[in-house]
Amino acid sequence: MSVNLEEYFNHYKQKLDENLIHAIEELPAPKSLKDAMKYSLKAGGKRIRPLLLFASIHAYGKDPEMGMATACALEMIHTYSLIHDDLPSMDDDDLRRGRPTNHKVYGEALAILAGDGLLTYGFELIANDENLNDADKVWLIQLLAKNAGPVGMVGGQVADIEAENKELTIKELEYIHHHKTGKLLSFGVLAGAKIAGANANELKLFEEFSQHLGLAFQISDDILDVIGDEKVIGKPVGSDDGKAKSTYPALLTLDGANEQLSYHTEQAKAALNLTNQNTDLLYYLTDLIADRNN
Ligand code: GRG
Repeated sequence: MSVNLEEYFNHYKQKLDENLIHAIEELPAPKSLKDAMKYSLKAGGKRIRPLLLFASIHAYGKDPEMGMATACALEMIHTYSLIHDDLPSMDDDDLRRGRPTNHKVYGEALAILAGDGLLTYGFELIANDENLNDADKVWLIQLLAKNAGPVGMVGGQVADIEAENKELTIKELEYIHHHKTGKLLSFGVLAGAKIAGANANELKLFEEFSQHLGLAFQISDDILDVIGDEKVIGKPVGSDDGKAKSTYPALLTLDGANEQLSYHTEQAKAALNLTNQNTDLLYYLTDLIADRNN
């Protein structure tokens, strides 16, 4: 491909950022709430979920901007999950992406409400998108609700909380990651394909791709944690703030986790190859996810 991929993604990242902030600023809502919502949206996330969505549209030779509203909705819902995950009643984190967490700056009540606002507003953005037909809107809203809700990310988060201080099997660990992390990534891939006009068979292949990608994402996150933790004397492997958590390196050793990472990366690419679409951008993102350093 002749375009510089990094520049290409930076271009869409910037457009996404502009759209996200504009969408909040135009709301006739309390300034404090909008400030809290914008604070976490502007906190320097990698935007991997929207980029997957844009890359899937690109695979069909269509304009990625067709998916802008849905991409904003997805990033808003991801951001809500991070705000709530950091709360004292959940992970009780003071820092996220190197900056004070939302509740540290705005207080717990506003942080909860900023998360609620991002979650609900995301769905409104899709419903109001004039570029989409009604059938696609219902399809997207239904899948996003499912993947973010009790049989998706929320269910995965509950399973993760209940797994604390327990030794899990690989199957149990996969359930958590498949739901807590994988379902929103998967929505990005499938939403882009659907918006671009993918048929049912292609959607199945993109789903298979995204499932392996989700696990690869999480395994590489776990590996990064270990590599970082080795520098922190006295911090047990697979633990965050003293809570014992099962991770791939803890269950499989670092070598075993790296093997699993290669396996899921290869399987993800194999599913992509079967789609017969121009999946070079999705390939690139898969490699970025497998080799990421943050
Ligand atoms: C509160 C319902 C609810 C769910 C929270 C996503 C999540 C579920 C918790 C975050 C904690 C965590 C470390 C999850 C593993 C998945 C993960 C690495 C999420 C962070 O996603 P990135 O790396 O974040 O895409 P950025 O900062 O780049 O946006």
